[in-house]
Amino acid sequence: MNAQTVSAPTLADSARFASLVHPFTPADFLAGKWPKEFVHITGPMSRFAEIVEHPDFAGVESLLRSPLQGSIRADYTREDKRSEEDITPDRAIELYRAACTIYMTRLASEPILQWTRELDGALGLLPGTTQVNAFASMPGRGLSWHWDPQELFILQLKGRKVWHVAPNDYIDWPTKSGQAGAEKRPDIRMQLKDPQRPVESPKSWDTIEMEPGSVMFLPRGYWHTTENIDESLHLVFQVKLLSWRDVFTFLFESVPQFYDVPWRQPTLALSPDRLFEQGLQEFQERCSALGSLASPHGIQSLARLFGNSRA
Ligand SMILES: O=C(O)CCC(=O)C(=O)O
Ligand SMILES: [Fe+2]
Repeated sequence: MNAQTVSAPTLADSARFASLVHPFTPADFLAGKWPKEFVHITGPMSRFAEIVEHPDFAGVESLLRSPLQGSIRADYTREDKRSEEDITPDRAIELYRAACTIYMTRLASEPILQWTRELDGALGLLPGTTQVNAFASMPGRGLSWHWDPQELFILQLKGRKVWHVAPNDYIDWPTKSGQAGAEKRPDIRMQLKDPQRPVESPKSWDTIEMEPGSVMFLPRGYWHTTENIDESLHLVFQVKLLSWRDVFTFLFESVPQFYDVPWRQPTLALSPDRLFEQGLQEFQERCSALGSLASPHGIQSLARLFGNSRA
């Protein structure tokens, strides 16, 4: 395996990405906006003909029955009820008609697979990084104010939808979604610029009307809430730029060697009287096992494992 295997395609390969960010050129978008600046773009739906003309995208029902690598969730937006996770297409259709917002993750229709491959290439990401999700809802309220922990390109496919958006001055690069009151969650509190300051929904915002063909780039952490003017369907090209925290989480969760016996077996060295001798020595051994991955071969095999885990 040589270090060239995971190289990114060049911008010349990225006609789809170019249509997503048009009238910016990919180079201008990447240099001037990505990944921190909010962007709203309008343009003809014909840029996305290969998606909209595909039978899977004829309507919510066909999309719910199309190939999906992720799952389906329904969020109640009219009543204070818990979301229903991992539901079947039939249940989703029923809840859609009852005005729930339906969220589908990791669409796997043929044109979508092309798009994810191309976005990974155009953005210089490891293959498998981009995933495409969809939100469908009846006219009326959408999800309330929240932020998401990924970079999101939103493409409106059907109907008109109003978004209120605002930058987030509570947190930079959140690892979790959040909303008002998020300071109560320990995993978010550790990330807040001021952990003493209660998180409240924005008091001022920009309002964007999306219509079929409109695109919006929502940077990670950007606040948003929506109102569906018509029956609405939008796609989310979700990019999660990797942080070192993600890499180490991936290592411990998904890399087989971290399930070897030396990592799994209980240690008797973590007792007060052994801590500074046997404890420290074992800890140093584990740290050097980790350090041995920091080589061209190690990082290459990690990248490959990451790609396979997302295939
Ligand atoms: O459709 C909605 O109401 C919310 C959509 C959303 O939060 C998103 O696309 O990230
Ligand atoms: Fe969101």
